[in-house]
Amino acid sequence: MNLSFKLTEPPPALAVTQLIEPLIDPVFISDLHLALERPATLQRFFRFMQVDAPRHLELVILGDLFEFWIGDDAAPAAKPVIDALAAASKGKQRVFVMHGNRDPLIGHDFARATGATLLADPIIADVVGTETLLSHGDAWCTNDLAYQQFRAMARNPESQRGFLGKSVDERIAMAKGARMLSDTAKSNKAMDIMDVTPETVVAALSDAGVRRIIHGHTHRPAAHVIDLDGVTAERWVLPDWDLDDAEPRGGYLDFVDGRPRLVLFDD
Ligand code: LP5
Ligand code: MN
Repeated sequence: MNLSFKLTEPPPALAVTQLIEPLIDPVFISDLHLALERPATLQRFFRFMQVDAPRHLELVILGDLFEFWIGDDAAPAAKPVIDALAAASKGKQRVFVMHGNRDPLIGHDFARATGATLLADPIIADVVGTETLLSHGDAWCTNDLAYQQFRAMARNPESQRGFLGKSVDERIAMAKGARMLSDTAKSNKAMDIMDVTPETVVAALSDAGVRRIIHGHTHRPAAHVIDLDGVTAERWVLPDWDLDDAEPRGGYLDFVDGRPRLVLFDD
């Protein structure tokens, strides 16, 4: 199965769903950065899809599923991942995928092949009975001006159309170049610049009229309590996965007795 990208279809930035049915018993993951070069992480994903995910009615992937994604037509190596998600959606699960900064080009063909629903970022959803704001989280790193400039380009439908019109080889070369630029840029950035800014999170909660946020991107898994003028809100940050690292890490967020629970694993 070779996925393709038809320039006649709306680019990935416009292929997203703004409204979804309530999530009854979801499991959330993000920032797996799946790649052939990370075999232990890939294997843990397949084990997660066989053991952990099937315990839930919905699988919600909040961005950066892949190390990078340069178009649905450039994904032959991703077939086992696509097949695992397709098996989940063919079963009783609903599968949702949100774009991350590494995979803003996940598009229609990926959604068709996996049976996944592409989510807008951010999106408000009823999560186990509580209205919740879901996001990859990168848009809230507003002190990182260089990144926000990159993000505006990478999420722009016309830029996406132009990029997807290039050859696969050219796109791979550009993505690898961007990865190197990014790693270099990050090495010169203060850590706090690469985190969400509190005032942006408060504004997002207030604008959405909700008291819970779930996001990824920052690789700083935690549960934060936020005081919204006397009203308590929660910000849950999902763990990134790297089981190929010297300090293996990964995990997910699910719900026990209606309350969010962060599950971290190291194997
Ligand atoms: O990604 P990560 O975790 O290392 O750091 C991110 C921010 N960097 C990025 C850049 C990506 O890593 C680039 C690779 C993905 C390419 C996918 C295809 C894109 C298609 C575009 C279609 C139009 O996201 C980093 C943040 C960090 O998170 C923490 O929040 O700081 O941001 C930067 O480092 C910004 C840099 O200054 C800009 C680096 C990229 C410049 C690329 C220009 C050429 C564009 C070519 C398009 C591939
Ligand atoms: Mn990210």
